[in-house]
Amino acid sequence: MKSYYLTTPIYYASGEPHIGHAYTTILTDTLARYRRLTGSQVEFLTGTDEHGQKMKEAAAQKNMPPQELADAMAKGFKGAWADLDISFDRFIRTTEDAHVDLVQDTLSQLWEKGEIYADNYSGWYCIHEERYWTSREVGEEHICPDCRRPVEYIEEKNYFFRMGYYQDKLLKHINDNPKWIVPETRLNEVLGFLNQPLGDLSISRPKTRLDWGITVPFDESHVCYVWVDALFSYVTGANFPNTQSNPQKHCNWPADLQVVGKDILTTHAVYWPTLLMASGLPLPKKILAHGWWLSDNTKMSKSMGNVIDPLQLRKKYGTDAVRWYLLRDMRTGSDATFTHKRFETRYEELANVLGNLVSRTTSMIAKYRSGQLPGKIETELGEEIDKTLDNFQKYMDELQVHSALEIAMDLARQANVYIFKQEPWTLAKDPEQADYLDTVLATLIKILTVLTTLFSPVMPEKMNTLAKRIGLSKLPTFKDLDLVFSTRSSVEVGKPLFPKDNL
Ligand code: ME8
Repeated sequence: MKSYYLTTPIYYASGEPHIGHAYTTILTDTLARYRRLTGSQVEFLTGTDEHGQKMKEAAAQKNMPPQELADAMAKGFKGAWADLDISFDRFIRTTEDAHVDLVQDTLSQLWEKGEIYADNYSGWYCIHEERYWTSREVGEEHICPDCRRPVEYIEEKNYFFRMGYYQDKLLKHINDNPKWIVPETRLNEVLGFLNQPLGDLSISRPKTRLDWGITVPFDESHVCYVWVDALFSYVTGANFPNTQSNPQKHCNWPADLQVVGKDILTTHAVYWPTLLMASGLPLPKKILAHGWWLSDNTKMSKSMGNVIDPLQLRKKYGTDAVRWYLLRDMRTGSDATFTHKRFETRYEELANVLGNLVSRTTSMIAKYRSGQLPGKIETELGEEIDKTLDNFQKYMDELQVHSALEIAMDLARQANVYIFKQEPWTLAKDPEQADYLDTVLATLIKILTVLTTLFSPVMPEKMNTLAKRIGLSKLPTFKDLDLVFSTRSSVEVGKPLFPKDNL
């Protein structure tokens, strides 16, 4: 059976991972963990993009061969993802043999089918971004619109992919599948782009200019354009049955979900699907293009020098608090501004709402029932719990993660209000209210059980701790929820889940 296959971008191995990379990867991880909770078999791919000019320049600056830098950076990314509790199944590196074989096979097939042709190119080129620009785009100053470096006028032989030929087919696909790209604003951006005639795509670079890449199989003097190389790593990572290195593995392509930042939407929603169409492969089922983390209203990026290191934040507040802040404070799809103040506000929400509910519930059960509830008890708030479970899944399925987290936190708020209204401390004083006190405490435990499930995709470590404290042997899946509640054992009061002394 094919797994639910989801991917992050394959990050450039030329710079350290920063909060932007961490956001995309945590978002994808949360969606992967959610899918596993619904009972799906999941394959989650991330990795590093190791060829091209940026890599070559970064290695030259460090005075090392590009492969050595790629090895070190791939290790660095894997380490960062381990620290941030990323549950990827496969980490692809574009310098892997299996991938090089797949790219070369694909290029050969496209060449034989006449999808690729040779031509002379003359025009503006940004060496750093490795891309061509029109005269209009570089303006009179001849500056790269992306990195603001000067561009060069070049004339050279190049190989082109007949991308323009697929324009109508792509437009039809988008019109027939209005939820193919989410959110809708991004879909409209792509439609706007496709309003203009779509040109062909240069897919090679002469080795005289750049030799760090995959050799074009039908012309040894060229390497494959880094974007074409990197996009196909999604197919390599799906265990595509490539005749040379990977003969009979089980294949997960097409991806069910590809998560990217809005900066790389055109490459994913235009270059990629047209390349797949030409290769006779199915298109990914969905693309989620999220917004940017900004700092002082500009995109956080290495070249702007305004990046936040997620690993430093993690040292102070813990991994789950970083994961929570990033997903809770950004509407999935829109931009958001990173501030330490917002971070602390979201941390306080964890401590004051969820943390407080946990400590009050567990201490009351310890105090009034010696840490144990009788087996089967009536519970209340059933409607609220069911509504939260339904809406949570609806929002997660629609990829509105921020809304899913918000309603889960609302359930914790309702439980705190319930404590306030029922006053278990008053019920505890009246022996005639003993059964009702059981009901109130059981209701709270039931809500905590549901919350461990709902919050576990975003805060796996803390929810594992909570599950143990309320006597669960493992994190319940959605299907397990009713079952584990009735077979629960004793409850333990521990230290605060979200201590406030580090604020
Ligand atoms: O583009 N806010 O790699 P890359 C949110 N190798 N997300 C951000 C961000 C920010 N400020 N900055 C970066 C590449 N990101 C190519 C991809 S895929 C076949 C090849 C995230 O290292 C976001 O997901 O520049 C963005 O799309 C990605 O990092 C770019 O990573």
